[in-house]
Amino acid sequence: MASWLKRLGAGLSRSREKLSKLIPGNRAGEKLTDSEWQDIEDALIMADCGPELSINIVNKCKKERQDNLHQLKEHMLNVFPEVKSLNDDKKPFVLLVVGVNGTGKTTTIGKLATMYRQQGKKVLVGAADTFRAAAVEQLSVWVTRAGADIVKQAEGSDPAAVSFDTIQRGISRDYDVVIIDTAGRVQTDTSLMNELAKVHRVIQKAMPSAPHEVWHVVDAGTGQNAINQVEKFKEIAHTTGLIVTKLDGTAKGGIVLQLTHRFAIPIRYIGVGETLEDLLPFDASNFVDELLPKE
Ligand SMILES: Nc1nc2c(ncn2[C@@H]2O[C@H](COP(=O)(O)OP(=O)(O)O)[C@@H](O)[C@H]2O)c(=O)[nH]1
Ligand SMILES: [Mg+2]
Repeated sequence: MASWLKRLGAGLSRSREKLSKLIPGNRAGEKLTDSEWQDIEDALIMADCGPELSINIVNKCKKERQDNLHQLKEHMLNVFPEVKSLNDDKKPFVLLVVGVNGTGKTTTIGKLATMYRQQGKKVLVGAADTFRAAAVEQLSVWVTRAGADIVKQAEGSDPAAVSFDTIQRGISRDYDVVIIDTAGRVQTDTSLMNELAKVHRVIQKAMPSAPHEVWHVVDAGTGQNAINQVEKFKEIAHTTGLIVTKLDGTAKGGIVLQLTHRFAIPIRYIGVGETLEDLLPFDASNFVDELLPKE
């Protein structure tokens, strides 16, 4: 088995174990009873697929002539739309990373920088979370480890100015990828939202086609609040992709389906641990396979 698939399987083990308790095992091809379907619906809701989507999926399965577990996988997969390829052929490719504090933005940027470096790309990271000196330090460590470069200014300096400098340097020094890390206290903080809007505007000023992607990092264990966060950031930061982190630490892996169902925003990567290798490109089929109990 490929090592990334093993990581995915291990990362989703908590969610899968929880679902295994309610989804009948070894009966994949058999017709299920109403009470078994009720248990499956409950299991999906508990895994954070959301009541509406869970009921929807189970109802679709029950309508089929052979209402068995194979249908479940199929209808779960149907939640995921065909994903457009990435808008990453610009030079530099400018990626803005947003999200609430503690969701894993800085860690994910470290993982992404490492991945792009391994592809032989020249990577520059902008430390636009200037709110705490420790945040810049933490980012520096990741970026250095990745073999990428960083643009930073003093604590408390203007995040938009840091972003502008980073893009300018990215252009003048011929970087392939520019990633901007941002601060993320609670989303109800109006000043944070104004700050993000300004960062977005200034990035566009520095390079009119940028940012080419805006990835919102969501902690899988956040529960329903994740929905509010995505809604809010979408308006201000014009989110183009989601990264769902900490899937290894929760039994609520169904949030990935719920987010996809609610928003027309593709999931680009998922985080399944704290090491550099624990960022995986999102693949719906593998995800659903690893989420559901093994036949
Ligand atoms: N278990 C696990 N922990 C993660 C993952 N991604 C990030 N973390 C941890 O989450 C915490 C907050 O991460 P950080 O990158 O500082 O979040 P930020 O505030 O959004 O920049 C750190 O302790 C990370 O090690 C993940 O996929 N799995
Ligand atoms: Mg951070």
